[in-house]
Amino acid sequence: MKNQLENLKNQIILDINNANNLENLEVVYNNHFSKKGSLSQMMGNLRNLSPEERPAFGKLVNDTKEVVLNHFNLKKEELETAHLNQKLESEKINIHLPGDNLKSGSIHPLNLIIEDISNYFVKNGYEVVTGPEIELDLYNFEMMNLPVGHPAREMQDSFYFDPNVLLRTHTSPVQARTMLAKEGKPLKIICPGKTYRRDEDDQTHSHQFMQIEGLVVGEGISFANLKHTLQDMLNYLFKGEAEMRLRPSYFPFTEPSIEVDVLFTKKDGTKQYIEILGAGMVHPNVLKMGGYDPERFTGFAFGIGVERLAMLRYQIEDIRNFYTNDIRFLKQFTEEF
Ligand code: FA5
Repeated sequence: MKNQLENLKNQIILDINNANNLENLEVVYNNHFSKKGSLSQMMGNLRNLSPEERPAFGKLVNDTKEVVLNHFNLKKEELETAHLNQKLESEKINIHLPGDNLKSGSIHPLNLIIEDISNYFVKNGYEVVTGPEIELDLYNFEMMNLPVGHPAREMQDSFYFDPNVLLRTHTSPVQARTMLAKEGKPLKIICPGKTYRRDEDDQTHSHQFMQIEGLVVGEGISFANLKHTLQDMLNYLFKGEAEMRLRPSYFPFTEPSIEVDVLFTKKDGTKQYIEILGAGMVHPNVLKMGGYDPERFTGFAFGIGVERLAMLRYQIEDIRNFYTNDIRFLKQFTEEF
C-alpha cells in the first residue's frame, strides 16, 4: 500500500506539472484533492488495514497530502501570476499615440480690456460691483437727475419693456444703486457691464456695447482727483503713450462735465481723436437722491466706452468686428487657437 501511495504522489505531481493553465489545474484539484478525489480514496483504504497499522499509514497519507498540496499551491500561484501578466499586457495603453487636438478658446478682446482696467482700479482700492442690464427707469434716468420729460433723455434712446423698465442705456444706474446700498458712507467703485441704445450701427457705434462706470464719493474729492485718475489709468493702459484731450461737455448727472478723447493713429499713419469716456463731478441732486449730504460730500464719476478703448489699443477700425464672431478676427488675440 505504501507503494501505491508513492505512485499516487508521483502521479499527482506529474499532473500538477502538466497543467499549463488555471482550468487544467482545477481539473487536477477535483481529481485528487476533492472529497471523492484519489487522496480521499487512499484514506478509505485504511479500512483494509489492521487497527495497529492504521495510525502510521494515516499519518503517511496526510504527510503526502501536505507535500502535494504545497506543490499544487505553488503551481497555482505561478499560473495566476502568468494570467495576470497576460491580462495586463493585453490591456496596455499605448501612450505614444497622438492625443486629440482640442482647440481651446480665448478671452475676448473686450474682456481683456475689462480685466486690465479692473486690475488697475482694484490695485488703487476700488471695489468692483455689478448691476442689472434690465433696469428701472428710476435708476437709469430719474436718480441720475433726468426726470420724466427731461430733454437730455433724447441723448440715450433705449429699448423699453414698459414705460418703467428698459435695457439700461449706460452703467450709471449702478451709481444710484451703490449710493443707496452704502447708506452715506464714502465709496470707491467701478462697474463693468453691457449697455444698450437705439443707436445706428456704424464704425464707432453699436446698439449694444460695454461701459465701465466709476464712482468715488467722499469728503474733499475734487476735479483734480478725477483728472489725475483718468490720466494715470490711460498711462497704465497705453504705457504712457496715449495723448489725452479733455473737452467740456454736458451730462445731467455731473457738474462740471467733460468728455475725454484719445489720439488714435490709424493703420495708414493718419491721426484722429476718438472719444472714450464721459465724466464729471457728481451733481448735488444725484448725491442727495443717493442719501449723501452735498454740503459735506463731493464725488467724481466716469463712464468708459470699452469698445472704443479696445479699438485704440488693438488698432481696430470698425467696432462691429467685436460682435460678428469671426474666428479670424478673434484669433489675433490669442496664440492658443
Ligand atoms: C454716458 O453714457 C455717461 N453715463 C458717462 C458718464 C458717467 C458721464 C459718469 C459722467 C459721469 P456717453 O453717452 O457719452 O455717456 O457714453 C460714454 C462712452 O460710451 C462714450 O464716450 C463712448 O466711448 C461709449 N459709447 C456711447 N455710445 C456708444 C455706442 N453706441 N457704441 C459704442 N460705444 C458707445
